[in-house]
Amino acid sequence: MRNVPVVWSEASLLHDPGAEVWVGVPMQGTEVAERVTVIRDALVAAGAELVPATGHDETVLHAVHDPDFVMHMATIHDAWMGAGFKELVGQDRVVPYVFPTEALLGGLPLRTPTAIHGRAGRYGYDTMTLIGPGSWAAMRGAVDAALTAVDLVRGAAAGPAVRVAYALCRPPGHHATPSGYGGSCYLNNAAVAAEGLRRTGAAKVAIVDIDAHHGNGTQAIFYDRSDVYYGSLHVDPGAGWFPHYVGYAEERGRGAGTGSNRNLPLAEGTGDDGWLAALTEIVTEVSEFEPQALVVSLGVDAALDDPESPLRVSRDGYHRAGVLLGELGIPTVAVQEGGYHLPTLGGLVVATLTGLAS
Ligand code: SP5
Ligand code: ZN
Repeated sequence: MRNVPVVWSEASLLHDPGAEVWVGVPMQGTEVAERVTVIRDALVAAGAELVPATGHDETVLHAVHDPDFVMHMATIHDAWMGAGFKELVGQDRVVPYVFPTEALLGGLPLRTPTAIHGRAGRYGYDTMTLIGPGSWAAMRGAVDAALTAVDLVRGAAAGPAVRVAYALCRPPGHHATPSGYGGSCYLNNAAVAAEGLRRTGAAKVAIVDIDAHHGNGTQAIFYDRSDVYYGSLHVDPGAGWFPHYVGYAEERGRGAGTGSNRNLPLAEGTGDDGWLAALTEIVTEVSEFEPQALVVSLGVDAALDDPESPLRVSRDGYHRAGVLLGELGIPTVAVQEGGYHLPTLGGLVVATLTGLAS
């Protein structure tokens, strides 16, 4: 692990969604700050060097997200507090209740309501992804971590370029779309890394998403583009899993992007053999795409014990996934996505990164 720098943002600890509202019920969420402290501690114990995330401007962030959406994320919690919801209803987290879906608008223009409780749903697409006082600092720190990892593989940080760098991002990002947040994700760290790699010399970049869930946000950001490939293996959304509406095999990209998007939905209960066979298919397609750089959306929630998915991948399976991706032999930024089983989280990330950098 000595050869994989771990980019760390102290601000990642400031995000506390407080709860997830799931099917109408506020529940203790699983996307907690302890996730990143256990991963960090396991990596340090395995000999990894921690590199603090450095500040980066909005250029790349605004290339993957609508700047108005980014501004909303930066300001909506202050607006919520200013409107008095903490005192009025006892809720100091931003929780939308009306969503301007096509079913509501019916083709009418999307407006930005002045009432904060109306505006809260303008860019959100679920009720599970609450915004608290430290959320903006954490999400912006996660973007900085992803861009710092790009600097490390480019030799643009202190020291010589490394082949593999890892950004320990929290909150995760792959469900964040060009102008939408949900699924415990706010800003799309992996998409930022891919765009950062594009702008620093890679004509083509591949993103491989091994989180248990489909990265609908990353897919949406690059769906029309031929320069960024997105491949994902994930539990079949049609079998009842988030994000439900997106992540199907027939989604292959659009326009210039046709053919550079690949989804392999997997049956509930899929273990190492099926999961690694799917990954091998994606890695083969990545080789044919001939990218100059790779982003790995490293979710470890496909693991056997994880409470958020029914996939059954072992620690050895994650290690072998790392090896398969590492064999591509190109500059690689790994970005933390999901993974919620605190006792095994650290070992899973160590196993994957060890394989990736071997
Ligand atoms: C980044 C990532 O892994 N996002 C996962 C989003 C899916 N979360 C769905 C949670 C739905 C139900 N959670 C409550 C489980 C009650 N036992
Ligand atoms: Zn996930």
